Amino acid sequence: MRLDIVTIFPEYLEPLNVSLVGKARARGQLDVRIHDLREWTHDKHHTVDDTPYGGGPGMVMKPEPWGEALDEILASGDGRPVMVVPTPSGAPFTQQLAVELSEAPWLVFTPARYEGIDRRVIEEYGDRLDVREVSIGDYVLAGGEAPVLVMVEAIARLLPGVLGNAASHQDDSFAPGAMADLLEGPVYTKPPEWRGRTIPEVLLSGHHGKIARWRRDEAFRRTDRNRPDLIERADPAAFDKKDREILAALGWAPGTDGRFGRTSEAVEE
Ligand code: JF5
Repeated sequence: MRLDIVTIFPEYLEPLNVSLVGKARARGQLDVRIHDLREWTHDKHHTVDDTPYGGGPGMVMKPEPWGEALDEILASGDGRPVMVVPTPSGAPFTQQLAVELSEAPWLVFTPARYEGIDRRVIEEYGDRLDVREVSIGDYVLAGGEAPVLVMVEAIARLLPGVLGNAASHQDDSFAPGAMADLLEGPVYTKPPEWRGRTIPEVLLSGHHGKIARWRRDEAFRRTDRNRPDLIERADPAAFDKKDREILAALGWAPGTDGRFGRTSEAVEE
């Protein structure tokens, strides 16, 4: 996969040289090219921003440097990349979108600073490319570089051969598949006792059926506490008899449509 990132802070993307992404690059599985937007300015001060039409606070990124940068980058490769524009006004970045983007051979990220990029840039490339305005969450950052780091890591670990253990992302809290509707439960390793704290006995039992059930119960407890919206929107066909028991104990009951909703009070804990 090829990734181009256009930014006024190339040094912000230094973390792409380390860990999983750095190793994938060193192995030749990822071709990451970081570009300084100011190289496509022509004035003495390398200006990339200007005041907003209509007034208001802050500055807006000028269209011309983006246009020149993107035209040159597009001409340097084969086919059309998917263009990913981080913005708090974008569609949510989800595991599903990470999977979809991981299947593209070429992505171009355009992290903005200030109040964002002149709208005409998004329109112009939207006519030629698949352009995705994407948000990593409901908060406002000073720029799109941190979201790019987040998205690149989520995408890179899905590429064939990048993660050591090919099975390990099937089980993640947000991986599609078996656990898609639930958060992961707690995990433990050696030593068996640490600061007086022990390991849940079932995990030492060697009883794989009981372990799987306990893990699923813990997943329900955590999802109930941290992300009840996931239970509300889950397809109830995914819940077996034991699932329904734990849900009832946590204060959930099926409604007329079969989907689960919270009742008044949990039975235990
Ligand atoms: C940005 C205009 C980009 O703040 C963000 C962001 C939050 N979630 N996802 C992205 O990006 C920086 C701010 C304002 C455009």
